[in-house]
Amino acid sequence: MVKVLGRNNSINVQKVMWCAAELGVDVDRHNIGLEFGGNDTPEYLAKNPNGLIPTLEDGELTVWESNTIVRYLSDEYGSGDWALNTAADRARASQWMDWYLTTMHAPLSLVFRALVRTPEAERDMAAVEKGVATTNRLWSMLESHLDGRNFVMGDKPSIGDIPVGCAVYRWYAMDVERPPLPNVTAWYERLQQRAPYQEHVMMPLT
Ligand SMILES: N[C@@H](CCC(=O)N[C@@H](CS)C(=O)NCC(=O)O)C(=O)O
Repeated sequence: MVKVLGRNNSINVQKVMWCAAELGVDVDRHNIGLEFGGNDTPEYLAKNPNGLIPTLEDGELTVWESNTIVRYLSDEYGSGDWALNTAADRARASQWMDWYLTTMHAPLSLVFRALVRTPEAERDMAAVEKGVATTNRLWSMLESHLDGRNFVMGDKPSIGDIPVGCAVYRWYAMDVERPPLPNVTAWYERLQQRAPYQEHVMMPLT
């Protein structure tokens, strides 16, 4: 059994939990971060010097950075539909994971933090509007990529779906204007049919 340190309403923890559940890996998760605290103790910082969540422990291995953890789980435990057998496939999946982290996460999180975690009177709505426009422009890139594909890698789900899959739940759960995105919407509906996605991603936004 692996150990995951991090509260379950964190998008980065959700990536890890969803992935582990798809791969059939048992997880012992501990609530760390925000209201639970525990991520600024010397003990935690020795494991993850960023003081952020998630952190994964698997035997002797301690590792942080959610995308890296997802890739580790896939390499170590991925089998069947979830195995990525070639360097090319791993790269194709990884590019969408890192695209989310480096490109979409900032504007989407700005909108999320404003609309979900900031009292209405204190929201910077000009910044929110800009964040919504940027995020929608980025979703249109995934919209084009999903043309003729059921999942990011084609017919089968993969780790390439995980960061953007966590993000699409948040995007559709928030009261934001969205252009028609038929391919993204159909892919999101496919994700919603998966029990691990329902359990680890589809929870009230807090
Ligand atoms: N790039 C890091 C970012 C980690 C991160 O920013 N985690 C947030 C939660 S999503 C965090 O630790 N926030 C502080 C807290 O929860 O106390 C990753 O992907 O793991």
